[in-house]
Amino acid sequence: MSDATRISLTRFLIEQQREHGQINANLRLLIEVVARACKRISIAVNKGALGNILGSADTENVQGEIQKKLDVVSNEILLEDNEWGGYLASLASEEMDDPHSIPQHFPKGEYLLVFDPLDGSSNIDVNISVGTIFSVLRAPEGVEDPDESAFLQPGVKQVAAGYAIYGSSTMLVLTFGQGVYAFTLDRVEGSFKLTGSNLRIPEETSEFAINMSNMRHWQAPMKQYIEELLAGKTGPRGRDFNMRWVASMVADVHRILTRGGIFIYPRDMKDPSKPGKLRLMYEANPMSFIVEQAGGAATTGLERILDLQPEKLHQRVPVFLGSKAEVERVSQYHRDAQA
Ligand code: P6P
Repeated sequence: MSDATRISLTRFLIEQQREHGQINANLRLLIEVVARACKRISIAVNKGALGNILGSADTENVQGEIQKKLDVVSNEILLEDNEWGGYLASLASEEMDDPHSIPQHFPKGEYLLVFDPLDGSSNIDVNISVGTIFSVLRAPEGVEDPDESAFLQPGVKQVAAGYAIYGSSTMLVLTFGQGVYAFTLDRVEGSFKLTGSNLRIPEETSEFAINMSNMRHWQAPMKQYIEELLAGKTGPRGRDFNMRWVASMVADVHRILTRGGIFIYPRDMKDPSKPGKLRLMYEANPMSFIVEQAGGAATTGLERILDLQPEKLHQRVPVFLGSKAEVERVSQYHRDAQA
């Protein structure tokens, strides 16, 4: 198919609205604006050292992490582009302690947007792919200025989720609950073009993604599962496995969406107070929605991520997601250890 005949994100969204009744005008506008913000972030990221925005911002976020300049810039782009549109009641971000209220002089709408503006930002200075992850929820009715509690909805309540990956090409991956769609940024036209429909994750895989340096801190079922993969043909799995770890969730998940695999960031005893590293509301939930819509699975090792009732906006959660057969196997090991 030639680039000229590929349909744009705008046409895709209009057809989803008109023909499938899947999304309304406000949700369509929300996604269009988020996509436009991701284009702006892509331009900033792709400038690299020429943009004079690499390196640390010398500030700390709510996670206690040193913010990169691009973390702050990306967050500001998403706030600035989304607060005027009249479709949001509030926004929340990994980079902000509390939700961002819509300024009084702008209309409010029916949705909540929660995002990680630049995931994997530790990779920026070494030119490895990073991304933006976002999740859309319905705002509670009759609440003038939603606070943190309005966001604390289980992942099954998401009306849309997506990510942008700023890699060798800039792509936008979306779901509204009826399959997963991928768009590639046409930099000449400046528009996202549909390049993947109904993406599917193979049920079986021989590729796993985990940060092996944490192995000594893992719980027993985690160690058992990985040791079996490392044993390869000579072990109980009877075949060799390959490993990848980009340390950028968006890049690892995108690879899994493209060719299968299992992504794991388990609970570890390095910091027993933390149930994992990744955040539920703006990393695990949106990625789990996408992965399940592509035929994969996503658990905490014990339960389905999308069923979790959030207690805090920035809470962390163990994450096992990707090819269903592997997620189910490693989750069974964890459930057996609990029995
Ligand atoms: P580690 C990036 O900081 C991130 O939140 C995810 O994108 C990534 O999967 C993970 O942390 C990497 O963590 O401990 O391997 O650096």
